[in-house]
Amino acid sequence: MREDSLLSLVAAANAPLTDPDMNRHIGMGAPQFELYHFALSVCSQKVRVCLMEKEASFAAHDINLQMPSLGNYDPAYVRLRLQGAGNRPLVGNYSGQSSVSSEGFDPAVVPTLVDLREQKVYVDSVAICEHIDTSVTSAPALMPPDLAQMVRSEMAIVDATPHVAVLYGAHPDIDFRPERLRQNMPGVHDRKIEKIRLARSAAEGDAQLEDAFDAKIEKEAAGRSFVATPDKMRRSVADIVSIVSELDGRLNTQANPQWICGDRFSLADVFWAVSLFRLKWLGMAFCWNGAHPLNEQARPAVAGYAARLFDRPSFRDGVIDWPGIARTEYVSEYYTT
Ligand SMILES: N[C@@H](CCC(=O)N[C@@H](CS)C(=O)NCC(=O)O)C(=O)O
Repeated sequence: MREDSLLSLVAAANAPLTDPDMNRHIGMGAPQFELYHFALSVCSQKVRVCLMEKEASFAAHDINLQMPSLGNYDPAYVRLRLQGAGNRPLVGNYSGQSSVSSEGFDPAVVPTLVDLREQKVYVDSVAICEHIDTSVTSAPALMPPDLAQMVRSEMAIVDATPHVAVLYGAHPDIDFRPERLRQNMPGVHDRKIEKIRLARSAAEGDAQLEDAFDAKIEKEAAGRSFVATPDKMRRSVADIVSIVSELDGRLNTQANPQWICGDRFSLADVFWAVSLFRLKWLGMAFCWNGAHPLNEQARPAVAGYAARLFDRPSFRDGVIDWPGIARTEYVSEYYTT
């Protein structure tokens, strides 16, 4: 795409993003990237940790979700994000995951990365992290060629974990989620749809944006029905318990299970760090601590791996200490103030 037209899309998306606390330059030198993200979004967290690990220079736009801002539904933001869609089909399914391969391309989510040097838009946390890794060569590779297949396979497992289902919905028998979520989540899909409709009317006459918002509305309606279906929610929790048990099995087969692919820290570890912290944050550390009605068996290899991941400086900077991360009672040991 022409340089001036991409820069004008970036300028339009950035116009409402004026709060200096939410729009910050991270790293040294002129920013190579513009990152549109949310503090709490797992997909955004993967990208932030990757950028921190690579010591990249970037402009971080923490999207404001509060009304009256349209946030990630702002037509100018969606217009910019659509530049990165490529041939991906628009979202047409709801699986409780956030993977493009299971759900299609969601035009109104974060993260979105603009590479200012390359003049290109990247969407989807897997593709974004791979791009950052190959384009920032001043720090060690997070996907060394000899590990690429193994790293990709671990990233795909994390990508297919139903993090979204267990955030928005409750296990029908035991709602282990933090009190704040238990109170705030009911009705969330209706509130999102209302806001997307507002964005759609602001974009009236632009057929591409109207189609994008219609697809997003359909996805949120499917999400509303998914989280209200007890068997789907039971299945999502059971799937996560077995994903963690299989991770434990893979860690146990290694002679030195410091990281998931051996002794080199990789993008696979970035993804697992974010996933395991999200589970802990949500009250699901029972997946490795055991002694819980939803999982009896302890998984010590995962417990040790999680502790090493959460101590990584890039993880502390990109997730634990990132401003705006709402703390929960399950992660209080990581905060001293
Ligand atoms: N496959 C995409 C999924 C992105 C995604 O689902 N983002 C979520 C947060 S993790 C989001 O922005 N949700 C806000 C919304 O749906 O309104 C990726 O990995 O980047």
